[in-house]
Amino acid sequence: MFDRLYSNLNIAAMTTGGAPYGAILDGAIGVKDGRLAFTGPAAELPEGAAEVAEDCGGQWVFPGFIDCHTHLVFGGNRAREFEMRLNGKSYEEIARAGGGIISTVRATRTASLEDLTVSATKRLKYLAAGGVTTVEIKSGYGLAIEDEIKMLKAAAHAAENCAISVSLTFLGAHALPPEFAGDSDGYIDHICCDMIPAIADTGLAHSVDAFCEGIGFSREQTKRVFDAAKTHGLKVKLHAEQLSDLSGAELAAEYDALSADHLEYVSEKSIKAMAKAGTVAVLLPGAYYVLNETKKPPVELMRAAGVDIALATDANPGSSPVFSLQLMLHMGCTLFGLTPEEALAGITRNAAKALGMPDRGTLEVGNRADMVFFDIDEPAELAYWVGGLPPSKIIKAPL
Ligand code: DI6
Ligand code: FE
Repeated sequence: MFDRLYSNLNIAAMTTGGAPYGAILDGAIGVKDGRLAFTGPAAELPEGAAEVAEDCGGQWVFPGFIDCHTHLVFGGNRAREFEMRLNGKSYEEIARAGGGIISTVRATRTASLEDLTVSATKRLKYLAAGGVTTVEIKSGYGLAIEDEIKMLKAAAHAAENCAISVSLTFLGAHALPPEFAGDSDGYIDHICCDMIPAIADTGLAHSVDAFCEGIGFSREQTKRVFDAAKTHGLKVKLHAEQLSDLSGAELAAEYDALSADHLEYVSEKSIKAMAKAGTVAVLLPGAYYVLNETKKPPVELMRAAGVDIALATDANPGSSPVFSLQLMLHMGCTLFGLTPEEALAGITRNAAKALGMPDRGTLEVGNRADMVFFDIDEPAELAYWVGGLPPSKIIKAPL
């Protein structure tokens, strides 16, 4: 009847409407063909099933964690800029002086597909060890067609190496490449007319993202990128309101974006537009923390508007050198004021929504059997222990 059956489990199903965390105490989970075929109280198992179940000793099980915003593929690292910031330079000053994202672009262009695959695989293993079973990975350090495709291929290979599900995002509009210095509109033309069609042809990317910011691209330019993405059948999402308010999140909502991410400076008007469109707010406490930001995303307003909130690592060599999604649970709570339950929904149910992947993120019958087990007494412990805990078991349904 089941391929695998687990009992003596406490299930944090992360469904809504029932107990906190969608909790089912003394539960059982049955798996058939990589999908959940039973989740509920062990007492409701079909006759005779319980005898063959694997006894999990009262552990807690969660949906496999989903990191819905990363830049895991890159060449080099930026430890030196970390030192510069500690010596008083700001992230924006470093970026304007040719460091920042552009320095990673240089290192990424020099790296081979093989180099990028090896280093991304290593980073992905760190994330996976913490219970991540699905990850989003962006391009955006190539900024030329071949280099962007090289990044997306490296991401796909790394995910395959780690048996992790991946959602790939084209982030050509991340920074202005040196060849287009002084001509950001020209680069946007190139993105819309050449890069997006070429990327769409590869079938690698699911979505298109942009960095809508003073040191990135304007609202108008973002709009053009979104139009081109839509024309090619790609979903959109946006880095919005990280360092200032350009109403990027409102624009994202107008385009039915899956998510708007960062949002420290987002306005109430944009939040309302996001709620209406069902655009997920992806909060990135790693970048806030590393850049020593003081302006917090307005979580109260998001709650009041009913916007779904997700949490992600933003793993990247500049603003968020972070490979622990569980650490983001803790930071989401201590820095942004989320409850542990909201934080956990942010790396499960709401992260799945932010990626447009309705077959995961909750432990419900029919969903993928991606699960992570912990030897803990209560779910809030995952946000409470700083830096997270090692899972006792991770189950990943076949890709
Ligand atoms: N915002 C971020 O936090 C990352 N990209 C972006 O648009 C930073 C990327 C980097 O500094 O390399
Ligand atoms: Fe980012």
